[in-house]
Amino acid sequence: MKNLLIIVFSFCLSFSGFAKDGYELWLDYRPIENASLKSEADRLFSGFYFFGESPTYEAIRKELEISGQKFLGKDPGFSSERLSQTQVWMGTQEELSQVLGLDQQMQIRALGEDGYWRGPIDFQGKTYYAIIGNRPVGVLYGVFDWLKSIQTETFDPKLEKSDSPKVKLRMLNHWDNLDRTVERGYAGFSIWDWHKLPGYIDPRYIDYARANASLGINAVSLTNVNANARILTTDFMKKAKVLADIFRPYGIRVFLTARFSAPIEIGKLKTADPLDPGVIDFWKKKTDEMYSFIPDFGGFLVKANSEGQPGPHEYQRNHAEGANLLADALAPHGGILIWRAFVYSHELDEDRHKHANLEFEPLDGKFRDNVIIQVKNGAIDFMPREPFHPLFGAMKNTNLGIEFQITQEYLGQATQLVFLAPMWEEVLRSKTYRPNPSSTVAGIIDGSDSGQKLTLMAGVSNIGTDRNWTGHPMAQSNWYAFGRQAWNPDLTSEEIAAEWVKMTFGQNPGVNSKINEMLLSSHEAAVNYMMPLGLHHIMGWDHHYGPGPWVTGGRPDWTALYYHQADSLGIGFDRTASGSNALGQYAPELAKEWSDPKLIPEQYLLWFHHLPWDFELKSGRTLWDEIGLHYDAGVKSARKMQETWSSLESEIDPQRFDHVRQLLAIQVSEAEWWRNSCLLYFQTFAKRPFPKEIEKPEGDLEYFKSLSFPTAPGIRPRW
Ligand code: BDP
Repeated sequence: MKNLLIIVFSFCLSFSGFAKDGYELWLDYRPIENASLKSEADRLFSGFYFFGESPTYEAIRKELEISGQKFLGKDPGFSSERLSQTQVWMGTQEELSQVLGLDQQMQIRALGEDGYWRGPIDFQGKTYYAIIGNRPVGVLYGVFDWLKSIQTETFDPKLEKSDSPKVKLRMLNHWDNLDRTVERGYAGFSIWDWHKLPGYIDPRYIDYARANASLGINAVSLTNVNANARILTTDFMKKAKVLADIFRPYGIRVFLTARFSAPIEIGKLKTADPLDPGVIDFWKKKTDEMYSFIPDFGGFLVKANSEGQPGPHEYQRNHAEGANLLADALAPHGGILIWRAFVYSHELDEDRHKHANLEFEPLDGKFRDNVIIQVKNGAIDFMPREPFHPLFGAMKNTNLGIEFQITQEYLGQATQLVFLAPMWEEVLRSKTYRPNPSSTVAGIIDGSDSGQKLTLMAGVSNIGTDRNWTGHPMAQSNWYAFGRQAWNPDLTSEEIAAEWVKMTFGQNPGVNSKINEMLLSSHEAAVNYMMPLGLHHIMGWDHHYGPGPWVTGGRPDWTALYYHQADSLGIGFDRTASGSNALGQYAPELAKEWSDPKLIPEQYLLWFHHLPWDFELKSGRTLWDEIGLHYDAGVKSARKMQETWSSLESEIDPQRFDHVRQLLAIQVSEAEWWRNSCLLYFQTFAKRPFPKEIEKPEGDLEYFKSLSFPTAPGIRPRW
């Protein structure tokens, strides 16, 4: 018995440094095992020195206390007097030059507001390690990067490193409602406890800020784009102020969503017409009041004239007139107005794909300088795979930001492991051919091709009250990947996966290569078993959970039939010149190539073409056979992920192992459900046998159609 207890105890201990429930995210700072790194860290952690004072330095101090305890089991040493006895110096370039006259040694001014330099500095015969920024927040980013290098065992005290973000606003968009429900949220409720604010500060707010700062995320919009005007009342401003105060030392600015009809709802006006003097005055006063509570308030994010949300069109005004109204109210305070391009109106009888370009292109150059148009990565709606949005490259005199969806509304929600970095990377690398022949989406949104100064990458948050923050433990990787890609859109998915896995699961290369492989194959797997070869929008009605290629009724562009257009002759949406000609909205080079079903990358084939079931693909097989093979390959990849994970049982802490194991079993059954129901459904049109190589889809189509999910999470509230 005694022996057994010892075994159990040492088993627990061996995992004790692991984040068993995932709360610590990638910041769990496991005890350092490598002996030489440990002694080096031990030395450095004994003497930290700040060259100045700032609330951000207090945040750094706190992070060093947390990490010191976890890495080394002891409190770090801080010195404020005897410089010669210190080891690690932290401060801004300016502070350092004031104290030491070290100006010429640092070349960091070029690194901008948020950049940092870290490395050894020789001073009066001794070598110190220094982490320096142009502002305290740069130091914070440098410290997080340094801690990461210790965590991933890549720290070399002799090496210099400098880095700075390529995108100015790296932003999370929460779709959180004031009653704490989260639209398209799959990780519990909203972490913003509006009811208890401003009195009660949930410690989570600080851990949330730490996690974001560790990635360089510097802006958050707290509320749903389907906005509630109440957030702009004085009571709620006081609540938002508390969050802004908590986030400020971590370099994070708060934004709020503004409901366009707020002048009517909370301002007692009869109109929200953007040219009405009373309305102009309302927004000016509201904005001034906001800045009286939050002096560094980021600005407003607006969804207008989209999916029933109010907007300027009610008053025969256009998006520029609407956006400029709020931009003018924000401008004196240095605020930014983010206006979404996700619009499709009831009145316009056009392919939904074309709406944003039709509405926004004519307004190019008409938006104020402090406006950013936030464009979803694709023209339909966060589908498992979308060609890039044709607005990128089409507006040369307007600031364009990109919006990705981190929450997995259309990618398996909370039950599926789908690592999204490869999908975002694919979009960012896409060639737009405009404004220059070599332009890419990344080059447009980071300003290198577009020349815009105000740059933005936004991600719809996947965070909620679940203990592990993101519902699926592996979905933390998507929060992480978003932050890293927003910092540097040129990073590869492989680099990001490798970092996250090391920080989350430790340093065992055998284990890590398997988890990396799971992550990196997961997006293609999901595309295959959900919507391969350019199929899109064939998920379940409203909750968007599971397959629904049969969904019909109501607004046509909310149905699946509108998008797949399957009939006895073939399948796919003709968006070439013979169809809706959405392709005409892309650069001519691209439109030409993609208009040819033999030249377009097959992953977008049915997005742009309606083709006969017997159309021959590059493999020499028919379209019908390839559809079947893709669905089947998706299921097989999901099973492979499950097997890979099972093989790691002895290597991963039991709690996380079991959590992921159970979810992978659900994922496999959901993949089979997608494949079986979609193939059985499409077969009713194709009337052809399934290819021999695939597992024959099982089940009863009528049964699949009858499934309903009244408690599916994340549905849009109906008040
Ligand atoms: C759709 C979501 C809906 C959002 C909308 C948006 O289903 O809940 O309100 O996007 O981005 O994909 O505004």
